[in-house]
Amino acid sequence: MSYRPTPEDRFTFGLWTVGWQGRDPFGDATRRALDPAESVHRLADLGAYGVTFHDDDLIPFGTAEAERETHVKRFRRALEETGLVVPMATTNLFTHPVFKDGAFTANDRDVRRYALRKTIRNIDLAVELGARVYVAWGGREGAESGAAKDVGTALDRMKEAFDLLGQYVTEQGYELRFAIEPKPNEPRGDILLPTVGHALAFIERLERPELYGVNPEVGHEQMSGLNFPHAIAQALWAGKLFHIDLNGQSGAKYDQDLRFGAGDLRAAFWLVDLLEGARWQGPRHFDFKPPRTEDLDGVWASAAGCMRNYLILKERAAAFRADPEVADALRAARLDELALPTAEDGLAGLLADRTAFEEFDVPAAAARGMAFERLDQLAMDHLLAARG
Ligand code: XLS
Ligand code: MN
Ligand code: MN
Repeated sequence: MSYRPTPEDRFTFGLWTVGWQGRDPFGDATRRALDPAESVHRLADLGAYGVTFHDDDLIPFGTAEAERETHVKRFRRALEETGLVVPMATTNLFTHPVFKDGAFTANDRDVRRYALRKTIRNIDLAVELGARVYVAWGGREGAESGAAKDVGTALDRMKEAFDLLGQYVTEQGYELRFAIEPKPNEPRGDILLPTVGHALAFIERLERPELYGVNPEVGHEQMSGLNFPHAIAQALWAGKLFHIDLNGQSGAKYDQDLRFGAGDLRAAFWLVDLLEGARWQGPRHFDFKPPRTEDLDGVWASAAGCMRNYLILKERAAAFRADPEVADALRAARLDELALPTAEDGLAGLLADRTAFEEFDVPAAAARGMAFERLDQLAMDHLLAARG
């Protein structure tokens, strides 16, 4: 197999990913700025399907109204020339100092109102460019100290903001849904809605819950030591996986944003197995940062690596699922039994069934091996290409 990506693979990239200049808390930029149109062309050459953007990636913060259209036109021309699409867009509510204490949950009311207007302005542009999903990452919604943020009240303000945005898209007749992106910390000491689970619970409190889902990012769950494929499985189970940010992370540390496949390779394998098994229809969106050691050649090698690793893992996962010995091992591990309802005879049947309790052979059940190690080694063999 060539592992050569094509638009049918639906790989998308944020403009801010390849466009990251390598500025970090300890060092200056190591690369020049990229023109969004240049990124569109380079990504198209690599076989991508689309690009995504923050308002400020496309139209630098503070650009005069009259100049906005020039930036949009350039970008739109690049899209037309390459055939790339824009399935998602988002708002930058974290870079400018005005958002230092948050946007939708800033203690300052005027900042909250400004954040909503900035978001609404970019929603109009997102829809104009064909986006169907609007991501909301609240990077500055949080605190470094206890009394500085009344969390319950801040969540009231967060709900108010999302309800207003939902009202806006409904009244405009936009076919746009929101994907909330959780992250536990960085840049704030602690961020509100830190995990997929928190975000899912929050969504159910909104006025139009059907408009909101999640945009989980590999590294963000792993920063908390959580199992990313499990988070995705629950989001899918809830019908709430609206978008996904693929990248790599090595354990619980700062947000590494490595290229997809780097970091926890086994989690990446199970993630691809899950997404492909569920026939995930959305884009495979990469939100990574080519390390600041790289020049622009390294940036494009890193972007190509994200797609190549996805395709390799897709092939490896398919081989795992097609292997008759795996089918046998799955049966031995009783996955088919997990799929059976526990009490299809109902509560009355369960209570009347003496074999379920009074006559249940507890020591025999406790002694049964689960045969998971053989199954996992087969997965390892496939992942490492030691089997067909
Ligand atoms: C940062 C986030 C950010 C969002 C979009 O950690 O991943 O890039 O995906 O604002
Ligand atoms: Mn990240
Ligand atoms: Mn992200």
